[in-house]
Amino acid sequence: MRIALAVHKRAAIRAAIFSLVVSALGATASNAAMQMTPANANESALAARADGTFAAVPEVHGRTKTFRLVAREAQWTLRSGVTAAARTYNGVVPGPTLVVNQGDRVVIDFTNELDVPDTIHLHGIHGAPPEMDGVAGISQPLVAPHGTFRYEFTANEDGTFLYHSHSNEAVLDSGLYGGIIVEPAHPRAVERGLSGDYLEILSAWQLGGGPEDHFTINGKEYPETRQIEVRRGDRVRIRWINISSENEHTMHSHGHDQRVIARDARPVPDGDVEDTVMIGPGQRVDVVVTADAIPGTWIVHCHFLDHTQDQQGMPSGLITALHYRGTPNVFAAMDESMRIDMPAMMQPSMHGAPQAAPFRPSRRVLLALIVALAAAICVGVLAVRRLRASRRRILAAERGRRLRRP
Ligand SMILES: [Cu+2]
Repeated sequence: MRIALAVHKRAAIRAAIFSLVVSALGATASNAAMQMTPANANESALAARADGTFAAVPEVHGRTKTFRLVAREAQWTLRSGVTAAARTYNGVVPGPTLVVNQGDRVVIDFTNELDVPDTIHLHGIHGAPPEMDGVAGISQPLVAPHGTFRYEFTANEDGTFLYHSHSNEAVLDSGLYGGIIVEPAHPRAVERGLSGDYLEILSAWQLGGGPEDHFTINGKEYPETRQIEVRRGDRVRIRWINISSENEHTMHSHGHDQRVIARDARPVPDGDVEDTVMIGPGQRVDVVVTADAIPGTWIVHCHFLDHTQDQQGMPSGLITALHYRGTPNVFAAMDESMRIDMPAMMQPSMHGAPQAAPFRPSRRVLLALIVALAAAICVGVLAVRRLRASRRRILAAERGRRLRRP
């Protein structure tokens, strides 16, 4: 028993160190596919992707790719100073990205190391039997702590999908989701010749214990979100996924259009060009962006502005950027700049709702008001005089009639 405890302790320490390393790498990893040894034998190794997520390295046997996911608790840093007790797959948020080819057989060996039972739902995957749908009580029993379950499906359809806990909102909003990318067997013309493929998972947290109060792109809040690196003329694919439980997001790209090529993995005909793409909870939207602007840093952010600022009104949350290589890296400068300048700008909103300005007439208006007032007084005086004169005439006539009476 003592040995078992010691082994368990060592594994926990290894897992904690691993989590710290990947959390730090989440903000700093380069485009190079850096591979990390898994924390334990039940987890796939991870490889850093340019978008800031980590790809799970599968075991490959012919057309079958096997991934090993372990649901476990880990500390996850959203941004410097904001660390959550997250529930994760393999210690990372989002969970490892599963990349397969259309037609592959996909196997996910799931181990639940959480202290609560759970299941995994394969979101958007069609053609698998209901036993693979991951809905506790409906399609399978809950997977108890330390329990395992094997999910399997054939990736018949290409596009952007996700897997996530099918538990309640608080569990989902603590980090249990990840992307599935199915590369097409026959890419459309618009999918060819791309210089980058960025999975961008928009998610939310309930760190205050109430409604969603922190928002992350690939597990990170601005300024620690990862920029999309381009050169002028590049075409990059962005795979937006919204896995927030409560909030829609409208991702607005400054200076650039987003050509929507798929919604929920279904092709969208050419012509749907937007610069603000609406993504509801559970939806996926694939877009292609052409880097055709004047080179520099062009912000891309959610237009629900409380998703892009912290409690003090400082920039945070769902902000990333298209950064043209070779131009100054000023991504974090907005944060620094606004931390100096914003307190004064924030004053009106700290005093509550805007109020009507006090009435201060100009001199011309004031003169007109005086003239109007004088005219009204004159008209009033004349009216009173006429009334009195008329009354006097009536009284005089009355007196004359009385004198003439016999
Ligand atoms: Cu939003």
